[in-house]
Amino acid sequence: MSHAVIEQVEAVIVDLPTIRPHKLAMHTMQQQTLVILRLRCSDGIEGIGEATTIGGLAYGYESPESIKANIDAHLAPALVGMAAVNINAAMLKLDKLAKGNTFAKSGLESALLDAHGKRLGLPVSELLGGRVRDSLEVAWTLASGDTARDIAEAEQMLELRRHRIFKLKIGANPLEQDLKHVVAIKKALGNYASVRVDVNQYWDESQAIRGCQVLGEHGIDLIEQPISRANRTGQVRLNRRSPAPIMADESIESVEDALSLAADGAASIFALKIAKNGGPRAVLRTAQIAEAAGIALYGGTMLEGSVGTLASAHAFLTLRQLTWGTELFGPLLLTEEIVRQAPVYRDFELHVPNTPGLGLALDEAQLSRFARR
Ligand code: MUC
Ligand code: MG
Repeated sequence: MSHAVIEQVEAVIVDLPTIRPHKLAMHTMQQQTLVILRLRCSDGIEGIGEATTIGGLAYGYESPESIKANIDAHLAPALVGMAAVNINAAMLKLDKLAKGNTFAKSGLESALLDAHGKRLGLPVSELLGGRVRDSLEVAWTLASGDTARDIAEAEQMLELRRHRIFKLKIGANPLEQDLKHVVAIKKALGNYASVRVDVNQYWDESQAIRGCQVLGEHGIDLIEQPISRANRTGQVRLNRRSPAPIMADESIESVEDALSLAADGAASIFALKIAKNGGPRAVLRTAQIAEAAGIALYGGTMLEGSVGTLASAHAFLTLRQLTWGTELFGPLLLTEEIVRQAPVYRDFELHVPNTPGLGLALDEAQLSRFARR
């Protein structure tokens, strides 16, 4: 048995350019900021993890800067000296020490799993009980803000056989304008693609009643988080009357949120995000709640780079059924890589390495080039 202990945890903020501005209702991304975690152990093994959010503090309660500050001041010192092989004990200690902070915890849990997988010579998916698939279907988000440009982008993705599921970011514009935009894209793509929308909580219930009806009638396959997470009874009502299924995203900020959403009947699909649950193991607890409640699953993203994307992917490989596929396209939104071998996207799917740990090695030169000084 290994007696390795955790010796050091380093959190590095990395700013990377995006291929184009990415417009969400609450924020337009001009770049993406990753927090890369390096967990060094006494047996010489380094585990890597990622704790990434969207738009500073615009999306969630943690920002890249707060993630790093809380890890440096609180979470890392608590881990140093602990057994590197006991992920249960490490994560229980973090849960006792810190409320919330699921993004930071997710990065740390990913790094612990990566290190332990490298130690045992096993992929993270096998540490999580074993993969039942090797690849995952991946959606693409159309979020240029321009209908014609979005259609051209989707056609190019179909042509390249990279994506055939498209998620449209709406909610920031007047309702009728957004509906026109979505219907035009669905008409242009026809039956070659699945078209879905993400409102990121920007409608009120009165808008959502009409929005869901019109989109459902025009063949939109899924409506993600149409109204605020705070309006739980509204979500329950919409879930009953919308002709297109409703997916919960922002409504899930913890495994406990997943349980209460399932109990209330507030969504028929859950977006699984390691960052919002506290790691690849924590997200599987949410998946189990959904499965028990008959709620369908979708592999979500916080637009992480390659490290966070593969940490998510290893967890999603172990699920019995992923009815709605995934959106693990984060690395494709970036113009630069910080790992030596970029994740492989082919034939509409992400192909997940079967090598020890997450299956990634950092590119030190690129990491130091883009690390924030
Ligand atoms: C979200 O709200 O789902 C996921 C894909 C994307 O384009 O934005 C994210 C966040
Ligand atoms: Mg969403």
